[in-house]
Amino acid sequence: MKMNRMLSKGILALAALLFSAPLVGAEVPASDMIDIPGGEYSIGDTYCWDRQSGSDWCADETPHKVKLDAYSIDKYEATNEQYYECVVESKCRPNDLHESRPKDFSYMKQPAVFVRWKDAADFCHWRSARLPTETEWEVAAQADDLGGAHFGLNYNSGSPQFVGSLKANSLGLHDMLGNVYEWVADWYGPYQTQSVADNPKGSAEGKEKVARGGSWNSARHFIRASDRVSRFPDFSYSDVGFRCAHSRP
Ligand SMILES: [Ca+2]
Ligand SMILES: [Ca+2]
Repeated sequence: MKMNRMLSKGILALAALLFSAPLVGAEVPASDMIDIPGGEYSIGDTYCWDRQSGSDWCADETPHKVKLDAYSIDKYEATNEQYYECVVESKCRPNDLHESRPKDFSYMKQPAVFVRWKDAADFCHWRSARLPTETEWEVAAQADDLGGAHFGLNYNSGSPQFVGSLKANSLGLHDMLGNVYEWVADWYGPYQTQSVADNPKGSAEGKEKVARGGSWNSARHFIRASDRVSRFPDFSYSDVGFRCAHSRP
């Protein structure tokens, strides 16, 4: 009897290890990218004034026009498996894997979280890419059909889904809204709206970086292409991951 208990404990421990290990499981989707054409785009939204009486948290979304050169952006949020490859090559800092929660954060097809801003930038650099600018991110998130979004769970019971589990937006991008927030290149600051900026790169300096798209534990009003939040770049969070982009000729 005692032996059986020990054996089943051992099996449970092994199962826990296997299911939490980032290298075990099904294949991750290919890290293909979607091409976004250059041109003039509108970003921002009047939602704050239409629906939220211009509240502080959303008053940073002033609608304005921008010009962008052509770029490509990842179809999926970067996964634990992809990030781990970079760690193995000593090009990325190991992130903190969660191994003690009922719903884990360490499955290989889940988006990599607990990555600081620089970790995300290092990963993209390792892939000969870069983080998208805030504007590039928003243009990619705008779509006639926004696709599915995983959001609105309590911290104690929720976690990110495997990337690509839900329908893509009409540009072919998955999980732009929800699942995990995504670090982008820019420092957080007010939009420059006086003139049509060419490939805007955000504030020259700041204390916090921008994260976009809302996450598994966000309320619905954060699940919008135009929502902007700021996070400290030296911190890592359970709900902030990233995806990469690169410029095209
Ligand atoms: Ca996302
Ligand atoms: Ca905001």
